[in-house]
Amino acid sequence: MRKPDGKIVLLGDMNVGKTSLLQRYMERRFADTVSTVGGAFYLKQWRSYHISIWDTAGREQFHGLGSMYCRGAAAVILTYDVNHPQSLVELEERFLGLTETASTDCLFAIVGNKVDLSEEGASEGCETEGDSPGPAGGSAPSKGPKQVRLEEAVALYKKILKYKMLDEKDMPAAEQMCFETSAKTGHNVDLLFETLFDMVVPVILRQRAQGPPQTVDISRYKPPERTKSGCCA
Ligand SMILES: Nc1nc2c(ncn2[C@@H]2O[C@H](COP(=O)(O)OP(=O)(O)O)[C@@H](O)[C@H]2O)c(=O)[nH]1
Ligand SMILES: [Mg+2]
Repeated sequence: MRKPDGKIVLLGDMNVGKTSLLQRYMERRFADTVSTVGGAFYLKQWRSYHISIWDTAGREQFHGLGSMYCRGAAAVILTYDVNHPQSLVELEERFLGLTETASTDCLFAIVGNKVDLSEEGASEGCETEGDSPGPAGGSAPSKGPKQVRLEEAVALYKKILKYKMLDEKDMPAAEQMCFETSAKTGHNVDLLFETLFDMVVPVILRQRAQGPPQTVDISRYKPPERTKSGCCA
């Protein structure tokens, strides 16, 4: 087998839908019960490049492997569940540290999955959610207001750039790298992966050439049409 040209790694808490997102994209299907085998990877040909996409298990016992999976990664997809705020917190507290072994110009995407389970679902205007009197005690897990706003993911993205000492103007904009998806309906799933593939190609080329610049050339990159209104500054 030819050695992959670049590597993308999915990280995030257990059950946020990492495996499901990959399955949706690669196999065009969704299953309500997903086998919990960790560490599987897919190989995707994108243009003339072969990109490996690694699914990691979020369980504690596999946790230490995360940094191994991330070694040399050209992009990391940090995944949370929009209905579970703690899963976003975990990204910062438990998973970001695992990305130390990634490529120095590694790209970060932050993905809020399972939007189909919240009221706004796929059709949202993200300025509409004020202080709606949600179920304070946490009652029905059925459709309720989204628990994590896109702005919170955007804030985390900006924090990551600071933490990694990356200049915001050298990196793709937060709005371009924060996605809300549903592996179940397929909402934004192709957009997520294909945006990343396009962005990862320059990283791959630079990794190959061992070129000096640490910046990402996104000047020639045109994002595919978003299926949602890309608001939120
Ligand atoms: N409703 C809904 N369920 C999802 C979605 N993505 C994953 N799931 C379900 O959430 C559970 C955990 O998904 P899985 O992909 O195994 O999560 P992982 O542990 O992050 O790999 C499974 O029962 C999936 O069917 C989604 O977008 N919407
Ligand atoms: Mg999984």
